[in-house]
Amino acid sequence: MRHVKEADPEVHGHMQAELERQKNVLNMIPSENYVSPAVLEACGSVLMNKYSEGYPFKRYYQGNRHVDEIEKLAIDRAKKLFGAEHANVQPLSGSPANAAVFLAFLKPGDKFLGLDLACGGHLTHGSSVNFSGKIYQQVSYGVDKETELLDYDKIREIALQEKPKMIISGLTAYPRQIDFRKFQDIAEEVGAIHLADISHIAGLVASGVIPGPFPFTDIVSTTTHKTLRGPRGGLIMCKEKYAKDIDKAVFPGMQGGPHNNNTAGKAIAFQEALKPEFKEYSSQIVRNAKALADSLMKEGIKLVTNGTDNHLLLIDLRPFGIGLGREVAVALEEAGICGNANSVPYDESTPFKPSGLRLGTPVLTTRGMKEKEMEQVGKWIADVIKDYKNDELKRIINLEIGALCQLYPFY
Ligand code: DSN
Repeated sequence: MRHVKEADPEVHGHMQAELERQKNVLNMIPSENYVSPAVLEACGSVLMNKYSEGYPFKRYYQGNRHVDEIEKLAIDRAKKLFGAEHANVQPLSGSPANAAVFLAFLKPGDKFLGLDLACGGHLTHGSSVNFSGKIYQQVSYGVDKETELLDYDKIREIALQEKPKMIISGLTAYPRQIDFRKFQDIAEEVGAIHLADISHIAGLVASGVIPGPFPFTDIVSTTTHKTLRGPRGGLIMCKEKYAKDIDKAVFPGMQGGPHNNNTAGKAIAFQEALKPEFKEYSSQIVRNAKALADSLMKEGIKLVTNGTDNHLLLIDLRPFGIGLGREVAVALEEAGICGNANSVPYDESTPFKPSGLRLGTPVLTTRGMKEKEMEQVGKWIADVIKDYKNDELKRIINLEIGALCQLYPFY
């Protein structure tokens, strides 16, 4: 960062401090990851200087012959990685990708079915404060109150009754596998489009570690920066018969020029994910999440659904008090662990003061940690939860975490 340092020491200082923070904390936010140096270089490259409205070899600007080749590579690799018929690599992130899907298939006021935010959905699945809930009419489905699992009979019942134009499957805080085939069947039965949002689990799906929505699902959206370990960005894949609708909705419907630097980052990340070692990495993410879940439950911590099948787990803090999520998240950060407060199903508190804590294992796995480390991390987390106001405890754990981070350097 030599040039940044010379040109703007103030920004450089903050960037340097952020690098140190990323190295010295146990980053357990399940939607984050640390990209490879190759992806990092591509995203900070001259490709960001170019405007490329349109699609490869059909642009509205001259000078795109190299960008065309890069976007073509990204498209071909995405299709190969997921076994998709069509891929659009231009969405700037996950929310714009979902917005483009709404634009392609729904008119303002149309009805759709989405997972309730507190039960593990996403803002763009119909939250009242998001475009999806403001412009369109959301009917929500949740998880079963007892098992905290998706109840497909109930979802089918709601779909038959409500006749939505679109059904969204997908998660941001649901720690179990999703039966995408069942969602597609329900959508076909009621004549709806099925959008599977695999933003969180894309890397696990690409490597076949958990079941995904291919090849049968109408539309699949994802971010590229979570378990997939690529740059910040979005991606939409679909059956060939929807390709034109999706492409038109992304550009000119939703966006202008794509961010070509990130497109190159996506192409590189997809290539990395096509390598055999990515499968082992993805398996380790899930093994680590299960080991962490076991360690926490051994310490008497309650997990939503009593475990996990994917990269994340959701701690239910209600046995310690309602609405404690944020306080515990802050205490954990003081101890050197970064997670995020999150609602739990049927939370008695508000999204601003939720009763849960969401944690994930992608970054720790990227750093090379395995089950043994997860057992220790689980103990630290449990100790902080049980005594979150104890500054001396947090100070000691912070020192121990600092030593662990030294053993797993990154960047
Ligand atoms: N912010 C992402 C997450 O943390 O799950 C979703 O947009």
